[in-house]
Amino acid sequence: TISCFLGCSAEFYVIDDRIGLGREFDGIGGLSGGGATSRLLVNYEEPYRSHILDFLFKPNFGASLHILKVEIGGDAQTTDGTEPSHMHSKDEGNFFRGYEWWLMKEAKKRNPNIKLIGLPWAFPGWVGEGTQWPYFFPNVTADYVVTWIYGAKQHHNLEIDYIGIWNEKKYDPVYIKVKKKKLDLYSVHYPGTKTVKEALLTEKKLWSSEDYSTFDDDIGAGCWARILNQNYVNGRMTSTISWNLIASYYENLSFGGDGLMTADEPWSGHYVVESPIWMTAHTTQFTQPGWFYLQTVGNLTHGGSYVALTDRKGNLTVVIQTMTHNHSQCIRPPLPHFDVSPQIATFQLKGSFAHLTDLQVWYSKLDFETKKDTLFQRSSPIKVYNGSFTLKLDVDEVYTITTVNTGQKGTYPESPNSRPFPKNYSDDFTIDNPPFSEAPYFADQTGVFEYFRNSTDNGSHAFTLRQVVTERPVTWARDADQTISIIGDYSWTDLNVSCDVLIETPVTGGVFLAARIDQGGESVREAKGVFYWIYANGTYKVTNDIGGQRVLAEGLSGTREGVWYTLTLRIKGYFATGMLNGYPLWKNAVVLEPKNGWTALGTLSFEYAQFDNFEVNAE
Ligand code: 147
Repeated sequence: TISCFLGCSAEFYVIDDRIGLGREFDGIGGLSGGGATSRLLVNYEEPYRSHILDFLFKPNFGASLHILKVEIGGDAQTTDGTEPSHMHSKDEGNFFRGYEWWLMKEAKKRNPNIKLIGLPWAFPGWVGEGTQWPYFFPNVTADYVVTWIYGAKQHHNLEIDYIGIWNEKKYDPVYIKVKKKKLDLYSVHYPGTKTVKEALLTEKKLWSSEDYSTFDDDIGAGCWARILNQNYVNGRMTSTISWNLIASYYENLSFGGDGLMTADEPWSGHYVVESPIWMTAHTTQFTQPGWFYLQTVGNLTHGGSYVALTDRKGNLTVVIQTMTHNHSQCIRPPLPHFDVSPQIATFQLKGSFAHLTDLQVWYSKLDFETKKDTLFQRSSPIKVYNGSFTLKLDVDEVYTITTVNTGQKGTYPESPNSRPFPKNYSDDFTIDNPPFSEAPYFADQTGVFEYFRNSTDNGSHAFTLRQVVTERPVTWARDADQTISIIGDYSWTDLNVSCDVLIETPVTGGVFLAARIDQGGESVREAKGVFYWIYANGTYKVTNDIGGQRVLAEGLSGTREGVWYTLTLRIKGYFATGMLNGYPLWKNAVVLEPKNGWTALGTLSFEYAQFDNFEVNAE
């Protein structure tokens, strides 16, 4: 209902193509990576995994995205984990690591026209030739990226449409010239819907190639609906890409839940199609890359904005949003104050659109009072009288008014109920031809852990999990000096965890098994927990931190490289106990904090090491 009586008159807005068109629309996208944001998605069982992919990519179904941008894995931490590189070292290449290839193929399967973008955040150490800089050897870096592009084509038949330079870091003009003759477009991150005058004057395409990064509740939806519209109205940006595509990483990692929807429980199959998906649909289902914005776009008198697009064959799509300030704040940049109030808006259709008689209507309202949202609902078509139609606009609404007759609010039966990570879980990593290089639910936070066929062992350790990054990468975040992969439930306190471990490096090598890990992601260096280490030099340690500064216990273990050992860590209340091959090695180390966290395994440095028969039993 609209409280709009005396003094409330209709404002007029013209939709007209006679004065020429605006810029070409390039599409709305989602970003997988930067980093490891789709990590848990791959471990969903069917049919749930396909359902989720349909909500993201299937045309006329859900978010129906036009663009998928992925990270070119660099073996390093890039926000919520590491993504593996296609070249761990100079002399090798493997185009079947990680999940981005798979994701791109799943997206293409559903929408053959989807545009693909690759962007590196980090690089394997060899690309920097031992430096932390990828531009000292621009040829090496360019070859490395080009190899990824060719690999996409050769092994997956994927054509990459766009390649970025280096996420959020400096660019180097020499590198750009080596890689390419010229820059086609300028893209910015988190522009706050604004563009500088100089950028507009270049007349190059302008994109918001990373934006949003807001928790996917209704405020996230408000943020997303507003910027999708205003990035063009205010900034003339013709593409907006959401960081991230889908929140499929442990929620307690950095920026938990900042996707278009959340799917972080592969063990239960539970997922939620959040409201940002439907805000996306308002634009994506009714316009495509290659359409043009009209010049007649703008702000509404009483707050909100509208855009209009055409395919230049007579189709028209108008998207109107009236998000209020407090219900549409993104995490960055700060949003200057503005007012939005109910209003009556009359749109007058001119030029090619003057003759239109009926228009389809899709409607959403984010209702922050009743919490009963209307999301992407098809309403009765509008009759156009004398070339105009009138809408009563309330606050926090989105309307799509369009000649396009397709459009669908896709549904599937509800996903299974949410369940915590299983308290009893084990993995012996025995799998021939694994579909993915990572073992289920292990989320690498520094280093890369891959399934490994141990050809020197045809006994019980023929199949293992191996840490394979042997040199510090050209990092994007502050990776630890140790490697670590986490797994389990962040709320776990008391538990038993055990794992067979193999140190591969003589003298200096070392591995750990850990529990109550309190942080990963960008703060992985500060990870605390209970770390049980054994070293190739015949000693062990128990430390409270990944850096090994706070020692809780230490002594002799007789351990060395090349021999398998079983480590067992038991924690109850304030006390931790460790066993080696089933015999107590240390007892009752006092653990005051952290109180809870994930379990983990890892290595002392960037070194090869193997793991087998992981088992956890939590209370
Ligand atoms: C972005 C990253 O590119 C993403 O991988 C992810 O970490 C995202 C989380 O919000 O942040 O990096 C940014 C770095 C700096 C700013 C914005 C995004 N900034 O200063 O506004």
